[in-house]
Amino acid sequence: MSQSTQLRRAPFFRAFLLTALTALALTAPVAALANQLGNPGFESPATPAAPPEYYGAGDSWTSFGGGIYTVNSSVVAPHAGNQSLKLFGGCCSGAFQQFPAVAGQTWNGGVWMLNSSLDPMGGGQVAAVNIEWIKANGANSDIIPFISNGTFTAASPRDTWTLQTITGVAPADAAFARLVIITGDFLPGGPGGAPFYDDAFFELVTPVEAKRTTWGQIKVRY
Ligand SMILES: [Ca+2]
Repeated sequence: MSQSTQLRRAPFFRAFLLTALTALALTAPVAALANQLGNPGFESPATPAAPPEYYGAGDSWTSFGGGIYTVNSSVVAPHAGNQSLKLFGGCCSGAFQQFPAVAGQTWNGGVWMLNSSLDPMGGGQVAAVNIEWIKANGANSDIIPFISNGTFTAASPRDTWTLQTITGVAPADAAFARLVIITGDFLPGGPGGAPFYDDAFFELVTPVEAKRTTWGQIKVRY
């Protein structure tokens, strides 16, 4: 490339850098995002002494399917607190919470998962965390019904609490964002074992405007 070509290209390149860096600054999340979930650690209500479990995910959650029990630390050591959520069986069992959303918003969620050697996952059992985009009429979005992180399987390491996350942008027809924690035999091989879940979170990632000082720093650099 000749020197004259480089000189002609330089303004375009600088503009590209400015645009890219500004985009990064504009989409940077605020320092502390608020967890929207109630009862994120499955601590409420407390389990009875015996049996040390009850059906469902407890307060704030809408539970579905037959294989969903809140259990206490006498069953399995939770990620935190004294209780966690046990899911099992073929498609599907799980729980969800949902919140008003606006098209274009970025939502970030996740939950800690455990493949316990007490009841190890087998066959095609998958533990997933999903975001469902819900329309104003309660039906799933026609554009993006849901997104899923279903990478926690029978092959996942045992006895290690692992954080699984999911992030997405609300489509044009979304009125609600719904965080779903779920299990089922989503892979070939049938159901087997029971994944455990604890300390879920779901947060609205709010874009923040670039500060004037950021522009100053960019100008100094380029
Ligand atoms: Ca807990």
